[in-house]
Amino acid sequence: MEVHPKGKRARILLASVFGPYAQDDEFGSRAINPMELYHNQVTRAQGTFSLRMFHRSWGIMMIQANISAPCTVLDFATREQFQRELTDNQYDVVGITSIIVNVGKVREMCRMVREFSPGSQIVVGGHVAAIPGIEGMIDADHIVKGEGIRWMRRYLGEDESAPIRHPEIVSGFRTRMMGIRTPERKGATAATVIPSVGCPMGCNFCTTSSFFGGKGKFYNFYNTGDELYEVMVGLEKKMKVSTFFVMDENFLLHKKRAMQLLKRMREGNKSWGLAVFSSANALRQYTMEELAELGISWVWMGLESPKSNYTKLDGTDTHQLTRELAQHGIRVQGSTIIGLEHHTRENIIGEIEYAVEHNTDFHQFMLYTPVPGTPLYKQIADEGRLLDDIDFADIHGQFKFNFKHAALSRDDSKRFLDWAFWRDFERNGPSLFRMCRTMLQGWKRYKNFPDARVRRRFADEMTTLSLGYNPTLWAMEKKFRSINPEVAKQIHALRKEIEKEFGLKSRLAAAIFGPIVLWSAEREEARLLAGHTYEPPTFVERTNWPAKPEPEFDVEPAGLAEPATA
Ligand code: B12
Ligand code: SF4
Repeated sequence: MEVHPKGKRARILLASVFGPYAQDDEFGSRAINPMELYHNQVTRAQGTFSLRMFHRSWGIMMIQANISAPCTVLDFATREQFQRELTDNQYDVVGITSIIVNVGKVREMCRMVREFSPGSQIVVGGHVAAIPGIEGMIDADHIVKGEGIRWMRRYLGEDESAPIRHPEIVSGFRTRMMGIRTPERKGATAATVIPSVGCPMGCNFCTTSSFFGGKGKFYNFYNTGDELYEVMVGLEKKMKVSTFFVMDENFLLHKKRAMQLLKRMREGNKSWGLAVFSSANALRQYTMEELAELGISWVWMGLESPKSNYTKLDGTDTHQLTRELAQHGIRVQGSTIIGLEHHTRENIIGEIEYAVEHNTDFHQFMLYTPVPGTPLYKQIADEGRLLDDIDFADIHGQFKFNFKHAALSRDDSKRFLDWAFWRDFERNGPSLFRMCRTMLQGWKRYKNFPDARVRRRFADEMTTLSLGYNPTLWAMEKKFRSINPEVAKQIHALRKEIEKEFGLKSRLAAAIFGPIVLWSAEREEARLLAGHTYEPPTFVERTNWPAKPEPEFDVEPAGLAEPATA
């Protein structure tokens, strides 16, 4: 591969695709596809109780932290801000990160670079690179498939095998629920840590697995538990955190690394909490106590139908497993696919009910979707079942099928998907309530556990539960009395249990702050009904930047101003 003539002196811009996102537009933004994890695909039917939160573009943050060239990360800009950044600076290289749905924005951004910064080389990376024939759709000089840090280091003539430096990443920001913004003081939100990319399980529909090599392949940034421990200690110190969002598609699968991390956590007396992604078969390699000692507090797990035959489930009774995890205080975010090949109009309601019965804390539903680059895409294309008139902007699993299903129509797919979200909410209530229930179960089981590290973690969670969440439970209960008395009864019972366990303080917190939360929830409800949406703020971050000092944030620091709305 050619090295850029300026090598590590080249000035680099790394940008995510432009916003606004939560509205329909000609470049591929869709109201149904906001830049929010939970509200996009998990709690979207939960109205004012939906968890609202944004996440930065971690791929380009990782690249920036690992090159020594002067570099700007421009995250969540508008088109105008992107244009201004191009004209105000002379960039030698403009890197654009994107996923497939946003290919229309990448096309426009490449066009803009040619117009406003004609001397720049354009490098496009991220999942968008998996589209077959992408070279003909956008005007870029390099299209990078797979891991990007090594690629960028090589391109700039840097040492590509140098150790990976981990940037400080606050996992989420502008968190909001029932109309209340959570405070954003240092250390209050988990740090994201990224040990690997890819997953060796190679499920046929999985884009992250196929993008980094597919079955049997993955790419480790940190091979050992020791390395990972050192990274986490560094983040703990700099960011004042004790909780981590571990961004690794199947963290627990790498047992040797996880157990080595546990050993170091014990030696270092660390009471860390870890939110992880894991397949059911990977989870089953550990005892529940090992998971608790490792600080696993939240697991994102696939709960595909038992008839789907995915190896990752491997005969696991997922109902039993999720119940057991809850008893150990581990919140589960289930993920279920709607529209699998065996689904029909006759059996799909039963399959959704089966998923909903897991009563997980959070539940994502996603359409079975052949995404370019995956084995499933190739198979469906070979069978002539791909619908070729679907805009890439609509292939995100939250709208309608992009292929011909044997038994379900495109409209069916949307109807059943929407019903699944609705049914989960109707039957199990707001996710925040379910999460509180699991936290309390964990506390009850572990409050007298021999390992003080583990006790400490649960005790910390209880401060949030008894003083922070109890008022929200009070407000929820009031709201649900008229909407769904059965769920209101369950919330009431949980609140009484919390108040029995934590006494006067938690009762007072509910009595004083509950009515304020209720008022806020109702105000938020009215806002949402009026069509209010949320957008992330813009970030501009410069490293190795020679010239005058620049402000960290171009628009406004996260947490200081009211959210931008559309
Ligand atoms: C965080 C996240 C988000 C955040 C967005 C963050 C953001 N600022 O864009 C939120 C929660 C908002 C989100 C939303 C959505 N997401 Co999302 N998301 C993720 C997640 C969980 C982590 C991404 C990440 O940081 N990974 C770790 C980093 C290190 O890896 P990376 O981003 O791939 O970057 C590496 C390489 O790709 C490459 N690279 C990346 N960019 C660049 C740029 C250059 C110049 C170069 C050289 C290289 C390069 O180098 C990096 C280091 O190796 C991934 C799953 C995953 N495990 O990756 C899904 C994922 C990216 N999301 C996906 C999807 C589909 C969506 C949604 C459509 C929701 C949905 N229905 O599923 C929406 C779209 C919202 C929108 N309007 O754009 C898919 C993408 C599929 C595809 N093939 O395009 C993924 C892969 C999940 C999945 N398995 O389906 N998402
Ligand atoms: S186990 Fe999960 S992350 Fe791994 S390939 Fe299957 S779906 Fe993807």
